[in-house]
Amino acid sequence: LTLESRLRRALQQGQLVLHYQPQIDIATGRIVGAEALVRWLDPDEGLISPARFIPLAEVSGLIEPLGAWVLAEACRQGQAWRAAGLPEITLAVNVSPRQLRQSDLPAAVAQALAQSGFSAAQLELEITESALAENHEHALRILHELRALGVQLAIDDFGTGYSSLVQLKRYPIQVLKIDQGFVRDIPHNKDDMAISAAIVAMGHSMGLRVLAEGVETAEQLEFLRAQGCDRYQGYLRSRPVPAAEFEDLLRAEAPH
Ligand code: G
Ligand code: G
Ligand code: MN
Ligand code: NA
Repeated sequence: LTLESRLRRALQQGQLVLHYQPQIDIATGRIVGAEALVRWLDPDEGLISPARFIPLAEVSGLIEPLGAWVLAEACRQGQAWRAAGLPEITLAVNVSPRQLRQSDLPAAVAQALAQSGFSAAQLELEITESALAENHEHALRILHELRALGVQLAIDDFGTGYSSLVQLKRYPIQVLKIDQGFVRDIPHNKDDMAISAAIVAMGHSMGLRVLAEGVETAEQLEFLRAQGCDRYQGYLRSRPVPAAEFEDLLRAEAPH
């Protein structure tokens, strides 16, 4: 069986799961969001990384049903956490270039929200900078339709995709996610430090929230805090964890 047909079967048989990585407010240290990241629980191979199957899903077209499942599952889980009275957080979901190219992405998002009852304002969609650059006018139209639903929009892997500032200014976005490649070598690489600082300053001057990805050390966090970066995610606080484990982290945040 090819990997593609195994993946197709895994999707049908419910062998995909979402893990959640906390997003932390740097000023308060509290969990204010989570990024949902898909994993494949194969009965024989165990946990298969999305780095192995997302690119395949993207070229084969499987990303469409897979992406719809991820959206539905994240919204279902987010609504369950709300119903359980846990602190309100944003849930970030990755949208692939091919999903963005589809004209019915806004309809799929609206359906996931309606079926779950999850609040649009708590759903954040992550779109990579390179996907936006691909077909700018179409992407812009889809972003406006998504924004009209009330969801938040983030640019993922920011700084790696060569989008022009003229384009950036036109995107109806709320969040820039600094690519982890710029965070990794803080505080040793002065260029990366200058770039991270510049992204925070530029994002703020455009009225955007800035989140740093891949924060692994206290020094990196201190540098980002000094720049006024709003949020971070990374192994320093937590890896992406299964839903039950994330729920424990969130419960520990609630006032006792
Ligand atoms: O944890 P990490 O190994 O989860 O993710 C590897 C890559 O897979 C990242 O680039 C991440 O954005 C991508 N990825 C993880 N989950 C999803 C998803 O649900 N949809 C899409 N399109 N990409 C995902
Ligand atoms: O492409 P995207 O930014 O959506 O994917 C995020 C990827 O980064 C996932 O594979 C996730 O598991 C990984 N990740 C999250 N935090 C860290 C971190 O602190 N260090 C490293 N090296 N990877 C991280
Ligand atoms: Mn992401
Ligand atoms: Na990223």
